[in-house]
Amino acid sequence: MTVFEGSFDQASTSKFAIVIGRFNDLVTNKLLEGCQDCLKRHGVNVDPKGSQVDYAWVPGSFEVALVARQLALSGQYDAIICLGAVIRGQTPHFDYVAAEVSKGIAAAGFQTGVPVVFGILTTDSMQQALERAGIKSNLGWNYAMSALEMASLMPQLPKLGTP
Ligand code: INI
Repeated sequence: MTVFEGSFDQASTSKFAIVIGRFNDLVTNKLLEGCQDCLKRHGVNVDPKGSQVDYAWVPGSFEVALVARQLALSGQYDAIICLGAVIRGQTPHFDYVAAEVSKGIAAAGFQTGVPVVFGILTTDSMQQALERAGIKSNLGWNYAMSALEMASLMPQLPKLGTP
């Protein structure tokens, strides 16, 4: 029997990309801070010199998946983290944006075989979003943990088509 399980001790050899929506950047910048803090504390170089992390800013959550998919297809990254904040109170478009970004991020992972982490907050209010981006806890940290775990897990799995 084989048990496949990711660990958090190979972080210093992995490469990550973070895609961040500018829309509601009061929230997304805080998620990014939480994310970077977690990666750094697990041994990932986040300093501009020799950084193991690249960044792509996009207008809003709707654009996140397209960019995540292209970065994943480049073959340069062990995991991609998508950060965004879709807030219901601000627009009737909430349902469209939230639905498309979740489907798009899932598709980016399925199509490329690269883990693409869903770090998009979907909340009813700015208050709720801020609570999840640092006032109570910072989910950016959790999203980075998911990326670390998946970046470690994927190379352990049997190669596609292996009998
Ligand atoms: N983008 C978000 O990331 N969050 C939102 O809450 C949001 N709202 O409310 O509209 C939002 N809209 C912009 C959208 O993601 C695209 O950038 C835009 O429609 C251009 O394609």
